[in-house]
Amino acid sequence: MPRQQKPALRVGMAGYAFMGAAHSHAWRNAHRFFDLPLTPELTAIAGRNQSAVEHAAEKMGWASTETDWRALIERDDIDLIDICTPGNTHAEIAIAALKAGKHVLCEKPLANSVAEAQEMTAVAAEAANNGVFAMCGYSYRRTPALALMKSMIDDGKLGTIRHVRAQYLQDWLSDENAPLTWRMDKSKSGSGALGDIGAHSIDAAQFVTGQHITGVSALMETFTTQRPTGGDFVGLGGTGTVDENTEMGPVTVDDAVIFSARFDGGPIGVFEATRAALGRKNAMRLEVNGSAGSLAFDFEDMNFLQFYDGRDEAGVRGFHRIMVTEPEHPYVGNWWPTGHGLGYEHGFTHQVVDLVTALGNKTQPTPSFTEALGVQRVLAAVDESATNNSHWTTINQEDT
Ligand code: SOE
Repeated sequence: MPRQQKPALRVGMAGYAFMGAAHSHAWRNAHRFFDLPLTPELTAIAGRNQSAVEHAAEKMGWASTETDWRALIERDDIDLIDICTPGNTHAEIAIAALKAGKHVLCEKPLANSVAEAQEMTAVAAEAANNGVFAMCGYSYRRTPALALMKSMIDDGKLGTIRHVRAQYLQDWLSDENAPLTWRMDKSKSGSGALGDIGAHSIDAAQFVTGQHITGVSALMETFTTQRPTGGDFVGLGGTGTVDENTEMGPVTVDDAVIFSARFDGGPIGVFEATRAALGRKNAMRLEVNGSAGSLAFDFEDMNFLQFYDGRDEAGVRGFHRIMVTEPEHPYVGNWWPTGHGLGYEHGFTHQVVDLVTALGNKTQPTPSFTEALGVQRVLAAVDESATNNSHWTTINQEDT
């Protein structure tokens, strides 16, 4: 019997680079593996360079193109705007889209400042009253092992949480000739390792513990302050050769950040985010220690979650690796047989699954802009603390 045709969710996406490709893959595949209340349609993709956006549309399966995101918002055949552009454009696009009655999915971090994030959150709250919803793309929440970590903590497996240890380690800026891109330009990206990858650690730590960070003390460093402009740009960065004719430009963001933190339920935390940890490719690690047990995750081994159960019999206690590929595990049952593993792209697919399910039920998807504003406040506090010689900087999540 043919599957019943679901109403369409017509998507317009702004941006088509790394995140655009990851999101396109998710929009194309989510309804093929999960039973969704709406069927995503890849209606239009926007980018400033006409031939590049046409190429992207063809490659990634979009039905039409625009060279200005405003045109996406004006179209009445689009229900949702997906924002995959640099951070300096998020506020303007998201606010215009919500005001035009379009749902929004916005890549992280939500914005480049708390002020922008606050404005976006206020507009999103008003839109939600009219059944128009906004969500921020903290996709790592949807990695099955991290989702499992959260549900085990919620079930009390760790007892009282004492420590949160979060690292996000990459190495694509170890090469000092790697070209200057928007990710190293503060006016476009807001910050460097902090907002690009540290933001994921902050969101994941608050998500799995269900607690908020209330204060931080931070150090930030930029190891390479000048980089070649106009080099070949591959993936996140690329490699470059430099000679006397190479033009150099300033790096205006951090290469690395470390900070200590307090959470409102009592735990203390240490965080490290760097794009200069040679050999570490995408080591998004999170360890939580409680009075009854510990859990540890490393994205470089993303299909596993390590669990130490302090309640096990003395003599046989030890970390064991849970292979997160069983049908009982979050999201996994819709994919492959046990043991066959998932990849980076699945977090984005699960993000679409959860978003479309919430929209179908006319409920607020998570993380909402309010939650993402909470992360933005932590990013701002870390930046402020580092600027003030690691001065302890508090975060008031009640502020609007
Ligand atoms: C997107 O979610 C993102 O944070 C990228 O911006 C980072 O560069 C990537 O390495 C992890 O994912």
